[in-house]
Amino acid sequence: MKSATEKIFEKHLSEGKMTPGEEIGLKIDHTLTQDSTGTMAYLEFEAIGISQVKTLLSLSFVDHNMLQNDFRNADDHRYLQSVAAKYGIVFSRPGNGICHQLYLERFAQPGVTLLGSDSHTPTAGGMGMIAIGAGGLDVAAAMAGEPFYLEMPNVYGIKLTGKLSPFVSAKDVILEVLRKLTVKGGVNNVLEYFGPGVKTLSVPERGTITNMGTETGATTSIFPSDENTKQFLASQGRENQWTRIETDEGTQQYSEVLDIDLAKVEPLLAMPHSPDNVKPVNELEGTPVDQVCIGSCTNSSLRDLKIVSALLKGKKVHENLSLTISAGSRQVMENLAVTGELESLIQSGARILENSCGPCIGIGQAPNTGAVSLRTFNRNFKGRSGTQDANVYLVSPETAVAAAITGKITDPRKLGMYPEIGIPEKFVLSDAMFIPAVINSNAKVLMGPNIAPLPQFQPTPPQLSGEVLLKVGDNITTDDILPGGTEIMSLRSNIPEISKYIFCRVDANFYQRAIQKHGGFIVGAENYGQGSSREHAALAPKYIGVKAVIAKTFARIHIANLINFGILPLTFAVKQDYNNIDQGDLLELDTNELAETLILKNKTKNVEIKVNLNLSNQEKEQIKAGGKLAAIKAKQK
Ligand code: MIC
Ligand code: SF4
Repeated sequence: MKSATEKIFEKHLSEGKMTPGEEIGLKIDHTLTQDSTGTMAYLEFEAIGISQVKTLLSLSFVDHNMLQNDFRNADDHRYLQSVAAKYGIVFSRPGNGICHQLYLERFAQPGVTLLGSDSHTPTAGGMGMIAIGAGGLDVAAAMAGEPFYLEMPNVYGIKLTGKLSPFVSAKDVILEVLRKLTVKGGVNNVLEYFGPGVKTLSVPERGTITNMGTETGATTSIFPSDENTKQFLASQGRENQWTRIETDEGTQQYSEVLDIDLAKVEPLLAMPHSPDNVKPVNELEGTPVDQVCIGSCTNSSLRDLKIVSALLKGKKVHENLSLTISAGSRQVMENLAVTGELESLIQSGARILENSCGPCIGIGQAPNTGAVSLRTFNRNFKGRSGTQDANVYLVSPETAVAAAITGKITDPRKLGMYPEIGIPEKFVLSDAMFIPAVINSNAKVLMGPNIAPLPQFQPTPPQLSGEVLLKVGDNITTDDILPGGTEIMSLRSNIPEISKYIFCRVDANFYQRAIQKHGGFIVGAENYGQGSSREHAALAPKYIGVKAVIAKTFARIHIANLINFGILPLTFAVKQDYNNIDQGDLLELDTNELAETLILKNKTKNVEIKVNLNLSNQEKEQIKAGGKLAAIKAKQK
């Protein structure tokens, strides 16, 4: 009895045993990067020093830092294009669309493995493949042919029965999952969907669900590859890439099973400021809304924008509110244009934005002071929109339109008849903004003045000592550690400069203090580092001298990033010891042996605290060598 997940893992297993909790190495077929994590990933790839990528397919997308306020983002785009041309990487030009949507439409294939330097890489799990988000250095290593190392996850089954009611869509399903699992419930699990309800969902709808599975902390999410998958591939002219991948009958292959009757799911929303703060839409009805944003890698497929267009037909956006729409890809845009559906969007008064991440990561469209903003996105962390006191609610496209028309939170079931939308059997294909992979080892890599060399780090010394620079609470996100937004994200290829913004929204004096004290420690609580895959949230703290983070628990991608750059991720052996450390305390840690349990001395309080360090032998070597890059370089020689 095997799950779909195990079948794909088995075919790609290069090291270890598939026992949950054991470290395994997974062969990676495809890699994906986007610009804001990609510049660092390619600097790292170049530092490894090989002449071409060793994967079956590697892709570089530009979709995040799209505002070219000065030369910096444009230089980054040019750098990425030149690296792609040199090493055999497909390049998706700025304006083509959002990496996950484009990958799902044009490249995803049942049964393959994808590693992407973006936490929403699991979107492609909607195609029946294993797609995992990771830090840039792990993706660089995969491009160099290295396996991806991870803890073998449990396979958690989500059984879907029934069929969604009108005005309820895939976004409501994943909000229902989040309501049950919370932002920590998916940790160390692959969420695998199965059961008779699966066949009622198309691949893009499945992609909405696997995309936002990331918010549960899951390693990834996956749907089987079935007739619907075949049909979607056929609509993309790629039917020949279809294979069937299904779980075996029964449920014994799952560590746990969650039942969801699709017919019972109702329109839901996630309240500020966490994706798991889920409530039925009708409980919030009547709340005035200032802004509605439709798009992001969660809800920007042709299906989603067709529904939006049909619901907006002949209607006007409420005068007190601003509606923005960003399509996930140029292909989606073109398909809406040829059928005339784009017209209803324009006529409604919607502001049509570029095909990119845009407002999702605070790149433009920050809402007004104290605004209520309804977004079809996947994250509503405080301040992420660019307005610190805005209240962001996560909703389905249907609920978004209902608010856009009425000016307040409205149950979309009040909009009348649910429109029938026809998904074309053949999409108008639009590949003009992809530059195919050719290897030209003579191609020149073009660097702009804002692209700083990679910092070099020393091996971990046998003893660490210093002050607690900051103590934070539960669910600290990587947006808290190093925020997004136009200003800070244009520094993603410049570690010395971006490091000045570490924790800037949590404590404006953090950077100065860290520099004055020559680095030190950070204390966190549960789920430290949830959210984005940005390795800058580890690399920049390392650069300013952060030696270890002591937390109750860590999020998967962030802990891997800390290890990659030689910051020790320590967990409290006894969680209450969190109360025995305060900001400013002087700590000392003997790291001669990177043993599983270490004693942390709090010199200020004169107490000893037991902490755990869960590292594989390989990770210990990497930390000793001064980080993972040094270790890979040595191996490639
Ligand atoms: C995000 O949604 O937070 C991002 C921006 O896409 C990040 C990647 C990044 O920080 O560049 C992610 O999810 O990994
Ligand atoms: Fe882009 Fe937002 Fe998706 Fe991140 S979550 S990849 S910022 S659209």
